[in-house]
This record gives sequence, structure tokens and C-alpha cells, in this order.
Amino acid sequence: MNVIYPLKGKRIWVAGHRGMVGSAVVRRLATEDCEVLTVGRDELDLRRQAEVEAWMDQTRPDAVILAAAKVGGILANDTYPADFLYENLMIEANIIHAAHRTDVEKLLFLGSSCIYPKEAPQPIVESALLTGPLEPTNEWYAIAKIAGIKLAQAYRRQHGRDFISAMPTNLYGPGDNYDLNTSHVLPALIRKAHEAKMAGADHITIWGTGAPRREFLHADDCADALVFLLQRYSGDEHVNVGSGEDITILELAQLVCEVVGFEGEIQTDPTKPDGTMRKLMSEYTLKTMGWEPQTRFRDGVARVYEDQRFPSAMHP
Ligand code: GFB
Repeated sequence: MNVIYPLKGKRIWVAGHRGMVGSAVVRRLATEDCEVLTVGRDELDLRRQAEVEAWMDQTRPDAVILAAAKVGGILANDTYPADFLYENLMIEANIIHAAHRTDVEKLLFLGSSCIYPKEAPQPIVESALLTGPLEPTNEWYAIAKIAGIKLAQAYRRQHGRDFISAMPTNLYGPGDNYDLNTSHVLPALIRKAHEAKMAGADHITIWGTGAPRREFLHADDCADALVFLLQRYSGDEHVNVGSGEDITILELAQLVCEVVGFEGEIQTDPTKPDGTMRKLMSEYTLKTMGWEPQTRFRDGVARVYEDQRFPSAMHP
């Protein structure tokens, strides 16, 4: 697919540049001939409309990648519904509206695969959006992300803005959150396996039944796909960004234990939620445009484990 929005000479604001995806986008954009703009949380609170508008009036980026969001794993989503709904609605509404006010040429909004109905046919195609009820553990986050897609579409429709959306699957990579209460499954399992190995423990415990399936994509692959879409895509419909493969949580735990070198047992804790049983996204749209991920899953997990700086007492 041809480049329709060349990045050469563009000033591109990566909102959320300290997050796992945002920092990967900054690394990816460093290979393009463009200027990357960032602003820290201490300088600009994205939940405050007046602050966002003032910063945008002053900075006037040509393009925006909206990777700022309140994110977390299944338990965090379930425990803090108000934070996940309110903060994400505010961040996206403020940035998208300010981008319109300041004539931003192109904006890319980032959603998540949890926007799709809980029982959507697999692999999930983009048109499955809003065809059925959501997964209850993360419906607050999902509703906020659906609103973001609709905002981008609405400004496109009403004001002719070139605002687009991408829906990444479950992501992993450098800079992930390893807090066991709020993290996603992959960093949690890496930490559990590592700590069990260090302590000489005989087992680790994973949440739920281990039966749900999840698809994973390395953040660097995701960033590459986002830059690809920024340059080449202009359309109403959001675009799935995935790896095209999923595995069960139990298989994931086995893979992590192999990578970490922990040989104990894997026990399940069915008192913790499973969440949605499967959310494999169709990769058809992006693949047809000519994009594919580069990272083999096992290699990506090994790299993340190697790069992660656990507290020194826990080093092997
Ligand atoms: O990654 P995760 O927290 O989020 O959990 P979701 C995925 C699966 O892993 C669930 C299981 O079935 C969990 O029960 N799991 C097993 C664990 N052990 C653990 C553990 O130690 N920690 C965690 N966190 N999970 C999130 C959404 O859903 O995915 C967000 O809540 C967002 O809104 C994100 O969409 C990508 O995949 O279930």
C-alpha cells in the first residue's frame, strides 16, 4: 500500500510516550525523518481540557499518535471501573477535540481488542464492533475505547478530519507493568516464575482456570504497525493490529516457565476471574495492506525477560 501521509519533516506528538506502546512508537519514529514531540505528566495533565487545549495551541503538532491511556490487567479493570472509564474518556475527548481545533493533519487513536463483544465469532473482524454484549470485567475500559473510535469517526464525518483508529491485541514488551495486582498476565507470569525460581519454590499459581486463550503482540511490532497505518491508511473503520495466533493461559504459563527456567508445578486459582474465553482478532485487513509482525513469540518473551531489571536481590 502506498504512503499517503509522508512523515518527512512532520512534527508528531506521541501522547503517552512513557507507556509501553508510546515509548515503542518513539523508538520507531526515531528511524523516520520527523520530529517527535513529547510532554511529561508533570507538565500536562491530559484529563484537563483547558491544559490540553493550551498545550496544543502553543505546540501545534502536525500529527498525533494517541497512545495515552489508563491501562491495566483483568483485576485492575474490575476493581477501578470509575478510573478506567473516566480517565480514558477525558484523555481521548480532550486530545481529539484539541486536535480538531488546532487543525492537526492526522491523528491515530489506539483502542484495544476488548472493545469487541464477549461472544464475537473468532477470529474477530472489525465489523463485529457493537454487535453484542461486552465482557463484564473490562466493559468500562471497552466503553471508553469504543467512544474514542466513535469520536475519531465523528470528527472525520462532521469536520473532514483525517483521524483514524487502530485496535491492538494484548501487548507485551519493555517498560511493562510488573505489579502483580494491576499488571497484565504476561509480566505477572514472568515475575511469578522468576520469584519462584529464586526462592526455590515448588509451584506458581495462575489466576482463573488457565483455559482462556489470548493473542499477544510485541510492543515494537505494534509500534511498527501504527506508523504503517499513520502513513498509509485513511478510513472510517478502525483496523485490528494483532499477531494472528493465540494460546491458552496454561500454555503461556508453561512457555514462561521454560524461558525463565522454573521447573516447578503450575497451579490454578479458579476464584480469580477468567475474563473473556477468547479474543483472537482477524489479521486480514492489515495483512492485506501489506503489514506483518516480525517477532516470534518465544523470542519476544525471552528478550523481555532478559531486559527486565528485577530488584537486585532477585537477580539469578
Ligand atoms: O492480561 P489479563 O490481565 O487481561 O488476563 P485480559 C488475561 C488472562 O490471564 C485472564 C489470566 O484469564 C487471567 O485470569 N491470568 C492468569 C492472569 N494468571 C494471571 C496473573 O497472575 N495476572 C493476570 N493479570 N492475569 C485485559 C483487559 O483483559 O486486557 C483490558 O482487562 C485490556 O481492558 C487488556 O483489554 C488488553 O486479557 O483478560
